[in-house]
Parts: sequence; structure tokens; C-alpha cells
Amino acid sequence: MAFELPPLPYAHDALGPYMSRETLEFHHDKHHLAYVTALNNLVKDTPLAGKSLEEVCKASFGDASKQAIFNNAGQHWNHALFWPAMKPNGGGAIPSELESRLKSDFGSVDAFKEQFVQAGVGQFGSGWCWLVVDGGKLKVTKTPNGENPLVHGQHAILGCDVWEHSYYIDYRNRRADYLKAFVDNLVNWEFVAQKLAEAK
Ligand code: MN3
Repeated sequence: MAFELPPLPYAHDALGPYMSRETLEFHHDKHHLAYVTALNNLVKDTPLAGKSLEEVCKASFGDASKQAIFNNAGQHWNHALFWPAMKPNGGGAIPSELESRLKSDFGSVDAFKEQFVQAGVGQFGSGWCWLVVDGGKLKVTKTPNGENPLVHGQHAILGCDVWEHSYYIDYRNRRADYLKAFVDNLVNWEFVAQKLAEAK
């Protein structure tokens, strides 16, 4: 069974003005699709064909002969988490259990948001910033390129794409403004809370 591009869980123009229709048309319909297409071509007729996306990520990470497979598998996994973690009119009230976990592990919701934005700003070049469950605690991390928390044994519950293709149409070089809009106006906190529940 080949990997497939998951449909966006909202209309392309639903995230404006924080993420435009044009960005989603390029980012989801072209960039994400290209990772899926490349991944299917790369694993075809190899022992990795038919494996789950998680298995392909773990089996290819850190293996120089499988770098291209990992790049595309990692990016497919990362984007599949990214799209449902946003919603129209997002970034509002945080479900109470998640909110109390953010407060206990970061001091406050604002302190979490600041760490998350700083992780994204501080990722030199392309990559991702994450909210993960690691050893029972919530932590903020960042990874380069297509790398993800999955291959480090962490459970990602939120990730933000800081590749330029994710923000350059709408924010040009203002990565920090994009990250602030993400945490304040785009995040689907109900989805993040659901991912936290699954991490237990
Ligand atoms: Mn991307």
C-alpha cells in the first residue's frame, strides 16, 4: 500500500490571514505531495515497501545509504502531524489538562510559547520546532531538515515547520512573526490535547 497525501482538514483559505491560500496550495499540494511521491518511488521494490511510515522513519534514520528515504519519510510524517495541529480561529483556549501540564512543566503558558518560538527562531536553516512528551515531561525541542522526535524516542504532540516554504509567501524573512502567529492564532489545542492523551 503506497503512502498517500492526507487531505487538509480545512479549506485552503480557512487559515487566513495567518497562513494564506497560496501558502497552503504550495506547501500542502506541492511540497508535501512531492515528499510522498519521492518516498513511494524510493521504497518501491525494497524491503521497506509495505512497512508503516513510523517503521520506515526509524529504519532509515542515521543510515547514510538510506538518507534520501529518511528525508522524505521524515517530512511526510512531520507534515502529517502539522496540518491537523492547526485550525481556523485556532490558538484560543487550551483544554484544562493540557494547560495545567504546560504550566507545571514550563511555569506558564506564555513561558511555553516563548520557548517554542525561540526554538523555531534558533533552528539554523530548515527544520522544525516541537512540543514533545519525553520521560513523562513536556519539553520543547528543535530538529534540522526532516528529522523528528520520533527517531529520538520522544512523542511529538505539536510541531511547527520552519522551512522557508512554510512562511516566506506570507511573512517573508520574519520567521518569529510566523511562529508567534502559529502559537497564538493557528494551533488546534484540542488536537494537541488528544495527542497528549495518546502519549500516555
Ligand atoms: Mn514543509
